[in-house]
Amino acid sequence: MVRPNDEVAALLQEYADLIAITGGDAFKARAYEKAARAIGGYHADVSTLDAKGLREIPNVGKSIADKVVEYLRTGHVSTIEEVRVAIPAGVRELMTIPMLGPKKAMALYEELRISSVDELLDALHEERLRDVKGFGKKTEENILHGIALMQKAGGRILLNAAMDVAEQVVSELSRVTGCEGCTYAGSLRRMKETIGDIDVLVAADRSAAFMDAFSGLPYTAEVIAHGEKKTSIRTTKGLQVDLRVLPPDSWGAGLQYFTGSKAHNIRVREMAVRHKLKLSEYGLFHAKSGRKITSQTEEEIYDRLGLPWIPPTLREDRGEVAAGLRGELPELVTEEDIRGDLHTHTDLTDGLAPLEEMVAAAAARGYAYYAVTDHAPDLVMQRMTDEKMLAQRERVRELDREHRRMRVLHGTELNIGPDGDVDWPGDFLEGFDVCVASVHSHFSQSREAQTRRLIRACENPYVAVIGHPTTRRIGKRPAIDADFDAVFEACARTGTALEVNAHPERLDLGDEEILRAKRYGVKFAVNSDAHATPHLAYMRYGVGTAQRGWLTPDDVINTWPLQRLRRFLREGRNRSLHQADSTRS
Ligand code: DGT
Ligand code: CA
Ligand code: CA
Ligand code: ZN
Repeated sequence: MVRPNDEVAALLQEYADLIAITGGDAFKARAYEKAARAIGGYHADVSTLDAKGLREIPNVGKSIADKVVEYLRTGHVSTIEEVRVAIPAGVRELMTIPMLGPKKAMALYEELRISSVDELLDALHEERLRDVKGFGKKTEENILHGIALMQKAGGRILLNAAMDVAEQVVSELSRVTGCEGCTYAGSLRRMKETIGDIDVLVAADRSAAFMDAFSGLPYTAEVIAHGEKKTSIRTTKGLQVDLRVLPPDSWGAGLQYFTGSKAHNIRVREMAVRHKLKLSEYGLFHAKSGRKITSQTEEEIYDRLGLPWIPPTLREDRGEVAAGLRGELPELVTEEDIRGDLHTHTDLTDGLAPLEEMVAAAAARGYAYYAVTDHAPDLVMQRMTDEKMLAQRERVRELDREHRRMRVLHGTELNIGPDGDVDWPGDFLEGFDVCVASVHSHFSQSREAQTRRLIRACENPYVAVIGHPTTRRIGKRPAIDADFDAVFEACARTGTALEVNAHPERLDLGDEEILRAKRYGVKFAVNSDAHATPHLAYMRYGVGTAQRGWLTPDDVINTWPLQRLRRFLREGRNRSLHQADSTRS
């Protein structure tokens, strides 16, 4: 299920938005926003805390703690309900359009009585928005783009939200008597970046008890279809979950079929036809006699078709069947291969947890090394200074001595400016163990300018990793427009790694770009970009995405032993310094 912390955080954020759009106290709105972030990133489950425990969370005072208690006890907060009803549901939908936001949504309602996305589209086409103060041609373009993004997401949800629900369902159904197997399949098992619906499979002789337990789950809001083989529900969050109960004997065939993708299945069925066989969700059969050959495990099915077992993250019809036939499937990177995280934050900038807590949480994950990479001074709102950075370095060195099994590295996340410059000159950057550099602004520069900017960052000798390279936010902000092939080429030439940012809203680079970049011989770093201790666990989504990009441990620098990683960082520096010299002479 969705973590109670995330649920409470979303509620408080909504309240902050509601205060803002109804012209309430800006200070109060900000207080709720801060509390929302603090609760979202808090290590302990808020539903286990009382008012006193809640007030120990940073930025949570009495009145916020009381509201959280009320919510956890009753499922709603009366003050928030009151504000909610004052705003039409359609306007709240408008608020969620990326690049429109609460204030502008409210202005549209007050000035033009627009209270739905359709009405907004009409008004845009009739150019009526231009008469409203604060709306120009550029705003119109942004809004159109925002609506397109929202519609493209088409009700699909982020990987982590789907995973939380699926794991909860699987654990509940596994406890039902007669359960011989239970797992999730579909796009979630393939770790696709967004999920349309969740597909859960159970192996059991009788299905009724599972269908009943499923329909009766506390977060089931609606039973869409209740049958003997399949039941579909909608959760309180509007997410559809399909449950299928399979006879234990056909578990492997069912799992293979419902894992998909459809395109992969078509490819595999072609293989079956070539062997004069027929493959269905019930098993692999002789085409002529209809006699069953095998159905119990995926391995047996693939094997009988002359294929090795194909990892679900590869099942997208991107050449995996042909590679399997040639015996050339990649040995994919796994979460166990990850030895460290090279992009993380603390409360020195916009993180939520102090350095000590982040480092302790990293050590608890069994990492061999861990880099702290707080934001640098060019992101002005983070108020970083040289002094603060150097003081943090002292503390990092101390922690490094205290942690026997884990090396603590001092890094930074630099800001790639509009021209590709970064925050500090070389002599200051030299003092860091590792520098990540990322784009955080100027998203709409021309393609040429974006490309030049990223390449310049790669050419900086001290930049070891380009963070979240496309800067997309899934369902919210598109990728910047750049010639990424040229950027990948520059990364390979300068020994700069590309990040696979594991935050479920980013997953950046995504699978397709990873596949493209890999052809240039680029190395990758799979990083959590954690801003709080629970975010360290996002690593699994980064690894899933890396697998979808066919990456092996050799491709991923943070699976390497520290010595090899250090050599990579050193060589990257020397190579860029050398290339800079040769272009100058
Ligand atoms: P989603 O839910 O849009 O994120 O994507 P999937 O891949 O989970 O798709 P879904 O839920 O419609 O179906 C789950 C799997 O079941 C799908 O990946 C492959 C299999 N499947 C469903 N319908 C068909 C079909 O008509 N033909 C074939 N070959 N496979 C199907
Ligand atoms: Ca699905
Ligand atoms: Ca489905
Ligand atoms: Zn970051």
